[in-house]
Amino acid sequence: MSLTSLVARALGGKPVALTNAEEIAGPQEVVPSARATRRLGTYFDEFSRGMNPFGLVPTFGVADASTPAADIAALFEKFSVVKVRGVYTPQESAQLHKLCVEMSKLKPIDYLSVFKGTAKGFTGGSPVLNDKRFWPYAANTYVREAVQKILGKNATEFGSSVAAHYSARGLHRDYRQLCEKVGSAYHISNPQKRIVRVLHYCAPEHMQGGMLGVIPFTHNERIFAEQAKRVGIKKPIEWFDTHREELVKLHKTKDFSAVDEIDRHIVWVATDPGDVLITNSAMLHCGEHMMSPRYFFVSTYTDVDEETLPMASAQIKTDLAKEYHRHLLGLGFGGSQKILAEVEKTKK
Ligand SMILES: O=C(O)CCC(=O)C(=O)O
Ligand SMILES: [Fe+2]
Repeated sequence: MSLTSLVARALGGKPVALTNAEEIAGPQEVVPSARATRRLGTYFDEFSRGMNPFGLVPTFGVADASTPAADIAALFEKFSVVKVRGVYTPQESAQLHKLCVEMSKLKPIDYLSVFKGTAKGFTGGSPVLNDKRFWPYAANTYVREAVQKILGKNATEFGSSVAAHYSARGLHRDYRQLCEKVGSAYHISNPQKRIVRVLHYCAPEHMQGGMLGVIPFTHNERIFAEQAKRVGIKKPIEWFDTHREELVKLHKTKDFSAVDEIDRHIVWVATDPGDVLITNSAMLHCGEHMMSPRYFFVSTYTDVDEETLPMASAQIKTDLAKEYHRHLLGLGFGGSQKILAEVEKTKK
């Protein structure tokens, strides 16, 4: 079979002539980059991106589907990012991929128009509140047991999303209204609580899963200070926070120096189809460079307390959404009880 028809078959659409990037995206302008001023790397065809000091120390946990939930929870306490391999079979991951295609209405081959800028990527859709077929993923046994060990019996799932050909490229925290709010129990200065985000990367079999970029330990200022000292990083967390604005600026300046300098500290956690990442929403993280079709499903877990209850209950507007929380309750997510009670109370 020719390469072109192989590609077309993998992308699930009409054959496309994929010969080089310019054919897809139009002529590419070459712009100055900090990399061009650095020494050549070990590889003859690549300018050095510089060193990543975080490469000197362990920065994320790796477990698999045979790892006891208590051990996954212990890895989460240590790193706040844990990759769990093989949570889904390749077939189950391919099935989730299909659901994401359906919800986003973007086929793998549509990536070409997203890349060109003639179509938009997709993010959102509250999949679990609109489609029961996402429930087995949000409440998957491995994820559920690990999350309940990490957050306790009062936890539940309260924020799901599908992303297709989409990348949150700038370093950011999720649920900023909590982890960046002074006085919140979730604030990174001295967090007592955390929001757990689970990324279910999904792809057809024999293709890449996906990657999440993180600046390790930035979910907690004290831990970051300790670890940064250990690896010789002198920059404060606030400097990493400038990544988003530097990305915006470089569209005009076309000078990659500032972005490259932050980028080289990013730890890329790569997955295969069927793996999931259990993360802390307060850690600075970003999506990968968009270079090929990509889908993921995210579910979010919290301890239901006075800060999270209003956010969680505001989304419960349909019978299916209530049924979802009754389903979670039956699986040991005690926080769903509080959400259901709040929804009943506000109805009256
Ligand atoms: O891969 C990405 O685009 C980043 C994902 C992300 O930031 C999120 O799901 O919160
Ligand atoms: Fe995010």
